[in-house]
This record gives sequence, structure tokens and C-alpha cells, in this order.
Amino acid sequence: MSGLFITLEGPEGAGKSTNRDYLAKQLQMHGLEVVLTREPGGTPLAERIRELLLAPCDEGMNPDTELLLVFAARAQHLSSVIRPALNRGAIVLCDRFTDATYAYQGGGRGLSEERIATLENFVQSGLHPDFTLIFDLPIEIGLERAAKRGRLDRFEQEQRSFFESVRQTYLARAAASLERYRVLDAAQSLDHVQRQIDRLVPEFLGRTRG
Ligand code: T5A
Repeated sequence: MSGLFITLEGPEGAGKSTNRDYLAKQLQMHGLEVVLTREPGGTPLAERIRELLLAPCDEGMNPDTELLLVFAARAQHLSSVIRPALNRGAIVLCDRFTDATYAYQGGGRGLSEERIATLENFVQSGLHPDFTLIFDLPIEIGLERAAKRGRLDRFEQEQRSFFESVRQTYLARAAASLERYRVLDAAQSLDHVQRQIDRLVPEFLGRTRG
């Protein structure tokens, strides 16, 4: 595959969507095709699975059910959007991907890494992001930003300890693989965060031409 696969990750309200759009503009200025997408979701069918995952429901969702739904949506997204885009040489900017599964279903829900890795291998067949930006910030700040949107989804209703595990899992994954991950301080002003992104753009451009 000749394209470039960049994912944006982090706890709730970290600024992933806002900065995904910003990064897209910076890359498009260089005449590159950029595909913006997100998980769970990214195709009509995967967006329906997203609705199932995010809607609060009285029947508690079993963590394995949650894990399988996340990967079911991902299988659809990979085959319909991500792989075709990478095959034609596009840059794919995806708001959350499998690091979110390790952080939320692993760190948050307590499912084992091995269980997640089994499905990762099955669904992705060796495809992994080239770069992953982790927007890191204290949980309280992110939840406060997310709460301004109004009604909380099923994940946003979790306890503080859940989100702290999510954050620590992201940071541990980044520390274990410095080549792929870039950790940004997302507690700063938007302008400051975007200056951090600007500094990464030449590296991304270098990879698309390399
Ligand atoms: N999930 C997902 C799993 O459990 N497993 C998985 O495998 C996957 C893929 C998806 C949920 O699904 C779970 C995790 C999630 O709980 P989501 O909508 O993708 O949900 O994720 P959220 O984090 O809920 O999305 P948010 O929209 O809340 O967060 P973003 O995208 O990080 O933040 P953004 O850009 O929308 O910004 C939020 C607000 O903050 C402002 C923005 O203007 C906006 O109002 N903002 C800032 N304000 C001040 N300073 C800054 N630096 C700011 N940056 C943004």
C-alpha cells in the first residue's frame, strides 16, 4: 500500500476531531488527497454499529460484546474505506482506531491485551497506522469539554477511574513504541496544540514522498 495511515487518539474531549480537520487542511495545501474518517464508524453500516455502542442502554453491555462490535465495525471500515484509500495513495486521517480498543476495552474494561491482539490480527491482517498522535490531557479537562456538547454517551457516563485507566494505557503504549507515537499536550490552548501539529507536518510529508 502506498498511502499514509495516521490515527488520532486520546481520552474524551481531547480535541481529536478538531485537530484532525486542522491537520487535513495543512496536508491538502500540498496537493495531497486526504481521507477523513472515524471509529467506531466511517461507513453507513459501521455508523449503525457506532450507534449501538454509544447509546446508553438499560441492559448492561458485556465487555466481550462491546469488543466484538468494535471490531465488526472496524472490519467494515477497513474494507470499504481505509484499505481502498491507502491503495490509491491517499493519506487517511482516522479519529480513533485500535489503540482506542486497547485503551477503552483493555485499560477501561479490563479485557486482556492478548484477547484484543487476537482480534486485531484477525481483522487487520498486519495493517497498522504509520503514525498515531496521542492528544493527552488531564481527564477533568477533557470531560468538561465533552460535557459542553450536552447529553453524555454510554462511555462518557463511566467513572473517573475508567478514564484514568484509558489515559494511562495510551501513555504506556506510546512509551513502548516511540517510532509510531507522538504525544501532544492537549491541555494547552488550541493555538498551542496546532503549533505542535505544524511541527509534525514535514515528517508526514517526508513519508508520503519517501
Ligand atoms: N471507543 C472507540 C472504544 O471504546 N473502543 C474503540 O475501539 C473505539 C474506536 C467514541 C467512543 O467510542 C469509544 C471511545 C469513545 O468514548 P468519539 O466521539 O470518537 O466517541 O470520542 P470522543 O472522545 O467522545 O469525542 P469528542 O468529540 O468528545 O472528543 P474529541 O474529538 O477529542 O474533541 P473535539 O475536537 O470534538 O473537541 C471537544 C471540544 O473541545 C474544544 C472543541 O472546540 C470542542 O468544543 N477544544 C478545545 N478547547 C480548548 N482548548 C483546546 N486545546 C481544545 N481542543 C478542542
